[in-house]
Amino acid sequence: ILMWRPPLKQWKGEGTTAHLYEILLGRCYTYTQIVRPELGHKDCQKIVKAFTKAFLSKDPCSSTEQDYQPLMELTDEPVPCNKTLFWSKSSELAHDYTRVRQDMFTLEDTLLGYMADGLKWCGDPGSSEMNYHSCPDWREDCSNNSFSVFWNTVSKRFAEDACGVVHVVLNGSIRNTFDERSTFGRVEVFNLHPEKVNRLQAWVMHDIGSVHSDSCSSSSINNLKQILKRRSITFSCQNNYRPIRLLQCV
Ligand code: 2NF
Repeated sequence: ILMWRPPLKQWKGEGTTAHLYEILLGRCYTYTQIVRPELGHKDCQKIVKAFTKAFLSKDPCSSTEQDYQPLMELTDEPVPCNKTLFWSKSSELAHDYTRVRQDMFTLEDTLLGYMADGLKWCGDPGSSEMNYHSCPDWREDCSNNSFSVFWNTVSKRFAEDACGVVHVVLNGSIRNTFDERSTFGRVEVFNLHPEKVNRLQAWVMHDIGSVHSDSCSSSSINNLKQILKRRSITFSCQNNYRPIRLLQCV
């Protein structure tokens, strides 16, 4: 009897970044040896093995925080109080700012964020290889995919570790300046610890020449303010914070 076989699983998202393993390893050495040598020794071979072990040979749609726990334990790197910078829909500007303000840290200025930024990855339950052809798209295939779960997990820890005055760069040139479905709105805001976070300082930035769409007085920012109030965290907001504004001109 001829049996029908389902075709190989084809996801809607792009596949694993070519040479992922080597890129992760290279970035780990670059970060620990050149970017922040003061952190001391980190075993990059072990870190990258733990990274790939978290998702290889597994269903890329049933990834869990636990899968990434061994990796998290190898890469503990708390940021000093008052130096955490979150961002949402403002990746470039936030990173331009921490390039100038070397004492401030976005997630991508810490080891794991630095290693993974801009890359894609997933495995397959029937193989020990990475899937270079396609990976689940978080909107169209599944939200618990290995890639999204990684970012949720590291973003959660980044927020849990934050203390003092914490900062966020928000994009005032879009309608949902504060987006409750973003990682910042879903994960980071809810994992700040009120007993050690004194205040969240938001900087709402407008693209030069754009029609202002949202500012500190908009309803989406007010929503953020209310959420923080319920969590007993003080909120302050400033439109077009000057030091960041100047970076938009270069
Ligand atoms: O790629 C990163 N470096 C990254 C990804 C996700 C989250 C960084 N983060 C951390 C950073 F530390 C920021 O503080 O969360 C904050 C930014 O995330 P956001 O979701 O608030 O900001 P967006 O500009 O909306 O998204 C950033 C990138 O992540 C993707 C999105 O398409 C964009 O490329 N993204 C957002 N949510 C998901 C998700 N659930 C997602 N990709 C997959 N699954």
